Amino acid sequence: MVEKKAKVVLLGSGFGIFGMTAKIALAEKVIKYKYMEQDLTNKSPLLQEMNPVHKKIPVLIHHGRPICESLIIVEYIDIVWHNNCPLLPSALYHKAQARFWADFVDQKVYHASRKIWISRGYEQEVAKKDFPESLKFVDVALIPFYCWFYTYETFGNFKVEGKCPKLISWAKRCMQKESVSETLADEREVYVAVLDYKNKFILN
Ligand SMILES: N[C@@H](CCC(=O)N[C@@H](CS)C(=O)NCC(=O)O)C(=O)O
Repeated sequence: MVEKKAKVVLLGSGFGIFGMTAKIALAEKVIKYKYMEQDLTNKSPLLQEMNPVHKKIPVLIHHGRPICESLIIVEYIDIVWHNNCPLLPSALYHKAQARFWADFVDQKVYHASRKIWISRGYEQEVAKKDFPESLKFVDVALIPFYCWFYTYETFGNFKVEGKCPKLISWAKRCMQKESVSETLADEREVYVAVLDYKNKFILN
């Protein structure tokens, strides 16, 4: 396919958190790439071919070959473009620690945060407790959640800042970096899109 001929291609989708993680890594490394927006409600043959197992974004296509899973993409980018701006620490122990926290964000933070806007009642209450508990560290994997905070806060009727003021100061410091502020979506636009998605695809 024509698209695969570009040296670096990123398949992403709108406000997808994991796609933003890959975008920040590419921006930090100042890598030129072709971005291809994917419709997750009607998955393209390209996405299905490049990520046949999960059929999810992000997918990084490098010289026509796909790399899937955001954290694996970040590590791949870090290794291939190793000359500037290391993303992972070089010491093995610290590398293992960073991977642990990145996986924690992937497993815990994502699932708790999703339940805040997708569920209600008891399940939502549990998620509202779990989510702030799970919010800890790992800049590049965690910061894309920041532009979804307004959505979680609005659906869950709570304030992250009240529970995690240091996290918000950290997020604001991250936003001073162009790679982050240029990548993260507008929080109100995220909310409108999520509301629209919920109304269309999730039965109330
Ligand atoms: N663990 C994966 C998660 C990727 C993921 O959940 N992507 C979402 C969008 S943010 C997706 O493609 N969803 C479509 C679907 O679940 O069918 C990663 O880190 O890349």
